[in-house]
Amino acid sequence: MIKTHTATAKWLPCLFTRCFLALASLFILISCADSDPEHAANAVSLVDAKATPQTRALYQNLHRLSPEHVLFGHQDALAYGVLWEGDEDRSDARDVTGSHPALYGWEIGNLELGAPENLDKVNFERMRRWIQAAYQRGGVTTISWHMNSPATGGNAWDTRPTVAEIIPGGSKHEQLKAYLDAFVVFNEQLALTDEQGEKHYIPLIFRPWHEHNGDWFWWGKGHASEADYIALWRFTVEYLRDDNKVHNLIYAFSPDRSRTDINHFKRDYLYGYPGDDYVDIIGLDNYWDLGHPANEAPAEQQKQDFARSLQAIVEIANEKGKIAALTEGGQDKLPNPRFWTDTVLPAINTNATTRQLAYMMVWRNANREREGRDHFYVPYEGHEGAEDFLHFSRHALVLFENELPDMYVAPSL
Ligand code: BMA
Repeated sequence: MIKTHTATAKWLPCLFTRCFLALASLFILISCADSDPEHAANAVSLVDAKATPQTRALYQNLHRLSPEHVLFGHQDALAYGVLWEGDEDRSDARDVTGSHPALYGWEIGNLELGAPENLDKVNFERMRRWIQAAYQRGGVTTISWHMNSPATGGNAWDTRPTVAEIIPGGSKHEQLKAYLDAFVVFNEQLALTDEQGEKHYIPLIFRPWHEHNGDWFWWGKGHASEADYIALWRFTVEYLRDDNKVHNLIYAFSPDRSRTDINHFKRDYLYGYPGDDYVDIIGLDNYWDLGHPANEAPAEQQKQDFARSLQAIVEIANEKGKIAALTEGGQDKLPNPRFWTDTVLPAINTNATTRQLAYMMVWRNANREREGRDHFYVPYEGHEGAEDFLHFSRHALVLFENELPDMYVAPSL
């Protein structure tokens, strides 16, 4: 290419031609940059144009890493495991693999009531320290919120209609604001102050109003109109970002797979979608294709559907210039000891599109003694699936915390 340009230039040495060639080269350079994910990463933009540099860097890095890697995440990872509770710097994932997960999920339900602990008895003060420590180690945090109803006072699963009353114009709107204020305060308390006295807000992937296409939460389908749900989402973003100047959030949308038809996935997925200006992460909660007890499809079919669901969210994310994530999922109690290398990995690794999943997070490992039951998603030490999970963690595609690059520094061009 360069040789041809030089040869041609010899025959056409006028200024006009040189200008034309320079512009043409620039054009080629720009088009190359666009198709190169390393460069495109810098082009992705957030819902919040005033997002902090660390928040932007996190999003760019998730995007940049996504063609080659998927970050592994676990809900409540540091708070307790199946056989332990409250130990310092421990996770079931690390017991088995040698590293904490790359991403930590925390739940803030009951924060809005002023309670000292969340609905699963995780103390908020300890949660704050775990989030700060994870950030300092380079890990990523995502927040979910099973909010109590600001209108009825019932919990997230109390499906008496609430949404119309709490959106702008509703009689209980002020109560919604008061509940959101609790998060604004918590977010302030999470911020770290450096030696110069400057405050650093910890970037958070914020995932409110999840699984809204299901009918199990008061914000879910059947208990709120689609328009009211969208109004709730948009108000939440505007209230935090514009009224309260919260600029460290990456907003994740996360419908549930069980209420989508895999053959019309995009149509069903976009139910309640608040718009590209209000969503950063095209997420999906998928327990359904991973052996959910109510799913009667044969195991092979479920595997295929799982891969198709991942492919679909990546395609939607790509169309929108966003990133895709499995925001929640997993197999409760892991009856399949080869779940990770037999089901999860092959699906993510299906093709170049599915591989673009940015992160996956599985749900919590309830403490057996305290909760008096088994409810876990990551193998613990001694579990028959532990070795398989270790293999999974060592796969080049999968990143745990000890393999992360600096997620909070913008990738260079
Ligand atoms: C559910 C279960 C419950 C828990 C809730 C909120 O999926 O794990 O035990 O209370 O999430 O974290």
